[in-house]
Amino acid sequence: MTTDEIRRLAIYAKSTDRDEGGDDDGGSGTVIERKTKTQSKTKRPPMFKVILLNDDYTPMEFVVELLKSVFHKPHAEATKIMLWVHQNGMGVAGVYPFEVAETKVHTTEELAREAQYPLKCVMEKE
Ligand code: TYC
Repeated sequence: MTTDEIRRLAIYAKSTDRDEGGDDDGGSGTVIERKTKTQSKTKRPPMFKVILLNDDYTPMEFVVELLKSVFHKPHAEATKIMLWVHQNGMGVAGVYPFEVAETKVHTTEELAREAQYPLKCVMEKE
């Protein structure tokens, strides 16, 4: 084998080699940035609004107490939310991850049902 043949073989071998430098530079020495963003490990869970619906029968005071006990709202904020729902037909009681929102909807409707009020609420993805 001639020196020239050996040189050509070496060039061929390098061109077909995988880049093992661990830097994704194709062996060229030039670092190319990845186009796709790597997924953040601290992805936040999707959030869900719990929306209270107005009706003509549930007492205002019952709704305020419910906003305080189930949604942990201070009295003044609970009163504001209740009045908003009363005047606008619906309103956000709180925003939570799926299972927390689901439990709040269930608890709210169960407490209302036990007290024989027709209060309803729904969940909506933010
Ligand atoms: N509209 C009710 C009333 O006049 C009060 C009410 C407020 C009911 C909010 C439901 O989600 C509600 N007694």
